[in-house]
Amino acid sequence: MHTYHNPIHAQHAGQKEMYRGHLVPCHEVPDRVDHVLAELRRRPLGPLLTPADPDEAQLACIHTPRYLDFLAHAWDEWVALDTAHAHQDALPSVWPTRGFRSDVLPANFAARMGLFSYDAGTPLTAGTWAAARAGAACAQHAARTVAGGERAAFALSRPPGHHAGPDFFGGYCFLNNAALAAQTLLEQGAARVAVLDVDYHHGNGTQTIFYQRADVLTVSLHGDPHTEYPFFLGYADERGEADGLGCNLNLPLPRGTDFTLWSAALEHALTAVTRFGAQGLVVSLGVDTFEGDPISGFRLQSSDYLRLGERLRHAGLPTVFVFEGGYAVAEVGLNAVNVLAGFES
Ligand code: 6XA
Ligand code: ZN
Repeated sequence: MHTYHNPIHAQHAGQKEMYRGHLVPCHEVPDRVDHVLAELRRRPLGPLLTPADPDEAQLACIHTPRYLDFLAHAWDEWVALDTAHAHQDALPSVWPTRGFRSDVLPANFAARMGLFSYDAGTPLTAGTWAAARAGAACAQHAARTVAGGERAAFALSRPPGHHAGPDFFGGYCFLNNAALAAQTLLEQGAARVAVLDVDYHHGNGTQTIFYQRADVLTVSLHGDPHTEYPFFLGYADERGEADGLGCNLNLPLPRGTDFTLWSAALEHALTAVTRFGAQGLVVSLGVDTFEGDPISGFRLQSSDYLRLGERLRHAGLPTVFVFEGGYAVAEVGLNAVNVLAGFES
């Protein structure tokens, strides 16, 4: 399996995130990807490659031009407000809610931070834009490799992507790598593609991007949003709308879910993927379903990830794995590579 990894991911290194009302050290740290890469060097599954530049036209197909323009210039604007900002990440603190305008682009930087985000847990740093773009390129290249005939490929990058929507960041995500991979498979000839999100958290960004489209099935297994982030999306009655009606499936599960219950939901998800007639599969591969994850509530064990990989292989589709969450840093390499190794076995 080819892996495209992001050589500049560590340029995105947030200091603090707002968590339960306090600024705490970021959970989403550069070490996460370094551990996965180290595990892939210990248990090689194929070539480790770095991508060229992202396909800009496709970025602008998944995200809005004004959002991309904001991200491209946000850091410079932040530092221009106060030179002390050069050593301090930018976090939003004001948001438009129901009844507010979102068509107007405020001149005020804090207002635009809020317009283009939905939480205060996602610091924007000096290297965020560069790292996110290189990650997008990883996803696009991995998908092209699969479209070119490889059975599977892995996009290993951070910041993650599945919470990023057409015009918003949040949940540690800025550009939606899984959506870019799905779009690439379509552009390279697949008529229908499925995105299967196995991260602990609902992939609200991916759902929103494809919600009205009939060519992409989005399926997510996740902690029940009644109690789990992102709270405001991810319920079972969200089925898609307009042309996309019936093309979204949410399988929320309670805290404490173990692999027995989780894998029953996976069967349900894969049945939907088969019925949809997907010609390619993108897996949003978060391993924050692990029992030891510090911010999540499922109870998967390291060996369960091997079974997950085997099951995904059995689905029989060209598959692009895209790295998402997983914060038990010492085990994140083992768990993520177990999925890939199970797939290859
Ligand atoms: C709230 C938790 C963000 C979850 C990020 C994640 N700050 N998403 O792992 O998959
Ligand atoms: Zn997650």
